[in-house]
Amino acid sequence: MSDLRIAVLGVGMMGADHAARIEARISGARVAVVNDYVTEKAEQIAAEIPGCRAIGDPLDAIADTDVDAVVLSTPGPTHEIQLLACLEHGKPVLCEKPLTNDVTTSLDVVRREAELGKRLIQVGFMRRFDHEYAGLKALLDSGDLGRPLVLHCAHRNPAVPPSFDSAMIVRDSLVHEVDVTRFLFDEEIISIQIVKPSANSGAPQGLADPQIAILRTASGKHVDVELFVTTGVAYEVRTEVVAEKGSAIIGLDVGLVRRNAPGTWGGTIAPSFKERFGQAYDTEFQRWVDAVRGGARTGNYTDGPGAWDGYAAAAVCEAGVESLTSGLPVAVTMVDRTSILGA
Ligand code: ISE
Repeated sequence: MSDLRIAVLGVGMMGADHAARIEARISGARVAVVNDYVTEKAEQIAAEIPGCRAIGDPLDAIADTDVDAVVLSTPGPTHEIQLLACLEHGKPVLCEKPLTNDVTTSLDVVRREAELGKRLIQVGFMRRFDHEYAGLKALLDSGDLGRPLVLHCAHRNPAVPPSFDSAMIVRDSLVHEVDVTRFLFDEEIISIQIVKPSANSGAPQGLADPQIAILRTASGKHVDVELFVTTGVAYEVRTEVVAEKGSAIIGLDVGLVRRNAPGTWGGTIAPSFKERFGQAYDTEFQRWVDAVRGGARTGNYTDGPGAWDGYAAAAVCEAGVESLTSGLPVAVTMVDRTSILGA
């Protein structure tokens, strides 16, 4: 079977990283087309990859007959139209979160994919592919810890771009814990409250940072998340499950621990999500490529979170943004899954 020809749309930091990953570490695939609203950037990356072309219009790139599958690393507001184009052309797509920027359009995408009767959309919630998260999930599923009751999370970034506002802490950062909660517990989130402690004096004026998110799942499990995106330290993501027969924690960054003169000890913390989740992205991409190559047999061109997961995350984040303003718990509104996807 010949290599899957992928179009990478959006070659900013994440998309450029994905193009390099496909070329260097993913088997059975190559980057055939790149696109970016900054034309020169796309042309520069295309020039570095043998057999790759830059195409100026993202919809032309999706429709191109030399493209078998699409990676969307474009800004969220452009996802709806690009995802619908992928569905129209029957092209499998790995879409970086968010699925779309709001619940209504996310639901529309879920419906359109369901009408096709094929699973073409995978959403890039990469933490599900991280060895530590996968291990935690396996432990919970084994039943060894008993029934999980509580999830404590910390999600810290050293810094965020100047354009980052308080709602983005919910939609861009917390969205990962929203998906982690649904992944680990296999149930929906029914309410969310965002609490705003005193803001970090080092944060940009007006940014509500840190934030504490409190989630409740359908069966009554409690989840709390400390979000702090201007720590000035490093990239820290910790997740602890407390269950009836014990607890388990991941994200302690205890790789190599050095002991040095003069009487110090310690290790290193990943500087950003690219390093912390590098293995997860590689695994995610390889499994997606393998699923797409085998998809014609099953009608499932995904191996991971799909459009429904993107919609569910959007619904929780929308309620979270409402709570950011009111400070009160907000119920999450979602349609019944089976009414769209069946039993
Ligand atoms: C960013 O978009 C990510 O996805 C990172 O994983 C997250 O830590 C960061 O806060 C987001 O801005």
